[in-house]
Amino acid sequence: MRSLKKASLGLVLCVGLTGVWAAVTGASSTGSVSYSVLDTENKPVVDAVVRLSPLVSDGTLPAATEEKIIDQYRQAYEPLVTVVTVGSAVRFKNSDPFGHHVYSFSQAKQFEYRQPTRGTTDPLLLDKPGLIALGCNIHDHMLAYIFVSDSPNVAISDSDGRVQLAGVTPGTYTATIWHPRLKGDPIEQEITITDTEVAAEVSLDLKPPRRVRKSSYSGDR
Ligand SMILES: [Cu+2]
Repeated sequence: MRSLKKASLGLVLCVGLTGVWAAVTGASSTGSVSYSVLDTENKPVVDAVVRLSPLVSDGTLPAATEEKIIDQYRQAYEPLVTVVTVGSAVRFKNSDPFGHHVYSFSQAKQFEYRQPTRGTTDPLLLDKPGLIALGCNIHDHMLAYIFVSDSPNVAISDSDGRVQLAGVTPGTYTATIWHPRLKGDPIEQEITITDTEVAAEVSLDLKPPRRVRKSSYSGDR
C-alpha cells in the first residue's frame, strides 16, 4: 500500500515537473519569427498587426495581457492601434482640458464613455476576439483601433516595420496581417515555425494616410 502511494505521488510530481521542464528548456523547444512589413514601395510600415494562429486550434485561449491605456491627447488617440489578447482590459484616459466621448459599434465590443474632463475610465473588458474601431462623438476625425487576439502570438510593427514574435511552439500557422490603411481584407500567409528564428516578409497595399487636424492645444497631459 505504501509503495502504491509513493508511485502515485511520483506520477503527480512527474506531470507537474513536465510543465516546469518545458519552461526551463523553452529556448530549444520554441521558435521565433521576425516579420518585416513593407509597403508596395518597400518602405517599412508601422502599426501593422501580425497574428499567428495554429492551423488546428485546440481551443485554448491565451492569458490576458496587462491592462493597457488608450490616451486622448490633442484630439487624437494614442496609440493608434492597441493589441491585446481576449479577456484583457483597456482604460481610456482623457489628457485634454475638454471633453471626449469615445464609443464603438464594433461586433467585438459596443460601449461608450463620456469624459467631460480629464480622467481615466474604469477598465473595459474585451471578452470577444476581433477588431474594434473607436470613434469620438464630439471629434469626428478621432479614430483608433483595438485588435483583440484569440492567439497569444500577436504583435505590432515598430517604425522599422519589424514584428518580433518569440516563444512560438514549432508548427504550421496562419499569419494574419492587418493595418488600419490596408486596402481590402487582412492578408493571410501560411508560415512554418521551427526551433530557430524564421524570417518572413509581407508587402501591404495601403491607402494614403489621412490628413489629421490635431488640436492646436499643446498643454501638459
Ligand atoms: Cu473627442
